[in-house]
Amino acid sequence: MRFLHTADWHLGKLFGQRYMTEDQRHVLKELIALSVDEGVQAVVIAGDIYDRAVPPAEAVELFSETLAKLSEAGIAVLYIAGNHDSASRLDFGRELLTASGVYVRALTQAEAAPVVLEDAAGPVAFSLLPFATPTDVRQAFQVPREEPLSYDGAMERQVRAALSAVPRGCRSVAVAHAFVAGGMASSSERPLSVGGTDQVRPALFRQFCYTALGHLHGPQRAGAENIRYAGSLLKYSFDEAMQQKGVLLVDLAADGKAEVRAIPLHPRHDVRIVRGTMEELRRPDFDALDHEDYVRVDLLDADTILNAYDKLTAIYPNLFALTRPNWQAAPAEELTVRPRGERVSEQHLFRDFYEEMTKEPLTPAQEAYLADCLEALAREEREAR
Ligand SMILES: [Mn+2]
Repeated sequence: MRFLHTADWHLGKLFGQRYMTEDQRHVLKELIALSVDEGVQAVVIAGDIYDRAVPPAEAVELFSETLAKLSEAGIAVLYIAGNHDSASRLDFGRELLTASGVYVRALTQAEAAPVVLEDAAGPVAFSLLPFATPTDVRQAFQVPREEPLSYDGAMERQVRAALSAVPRGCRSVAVAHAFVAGGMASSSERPLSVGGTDQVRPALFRQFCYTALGHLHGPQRAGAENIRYAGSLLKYSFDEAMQQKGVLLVDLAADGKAEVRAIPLHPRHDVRIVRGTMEELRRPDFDALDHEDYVRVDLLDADTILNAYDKLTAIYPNLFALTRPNWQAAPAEELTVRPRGERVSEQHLFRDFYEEMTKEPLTPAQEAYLADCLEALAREEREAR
């Protein structure tokens, strides 16, 4: 059986103050075409369909459209809730969708039968394990309150229940949203738990022919060749700039052996980091790549550059972030141009500071306003004593 493993779409994501919906639509179009061309039987989405519990309307519309297109092409879609999704909202239409070959599991249940798809070699059971906190699992599995339950212990219970529902000798695939120990995190993932460990052992998934994971945004193996993170649909932070995003094409042989091929997706705009001084960056031949990309500029100049952001936006219209790794505010003594011991009024100091920053002197009206402010402050200070 051939199926596509993808995860962490984060539809409706805001990145660099921008909604990524159009960028997501662009790669989803490619994902749909790829699924059709490669003749996949199913598309498996391992959680974080949306970026937040209440996604923007455009994001819901995009997901709805995507499901419809895959379903029209005769491709089954299987998805679970991730930690960013609202489980009860994602569960909407579950029974109705099943009739169209769309299978959703968002809420954790102690008894959840796998979704069984057939190919020429027989059935394949897909165990859908939506993201669940230990509290969710305690409730669903009625674990006594005095019994401690970690993320690992919670996952172990879900996996055990899932395996017991897989018919003997049937090929099996797990779909889960979790932090498998040993994985590499990125900064666009929201931690699953605050303090305490949220990690689970990769060995929990050993008995499945393949495990389709979501949560970590970098595509990676999780302790074994057949336990994988597909990674996010797009780069959602600058520490992901060097990652290759895409989907995994999985071929499950008759004996249950999984062969996995990573296929890149081609985003509308790349996310990348550009490093240079202002002088270098302004040279027309400095950066041959697309200037419309979503960039972070690491501006290497050591001295103050006025309006750096505006100057850089003229070069990179989609400037999402700016860092100044070599810049330090001038040490105090360099700013002290007056001989020691001379007492300078606050008004005088502020006037100099203003001129230094803006290259403009204060207007008489500003001078008067400043004097009023300083007088008011001085009065407050006197009265506080
Ligand atoms: Mn995610």
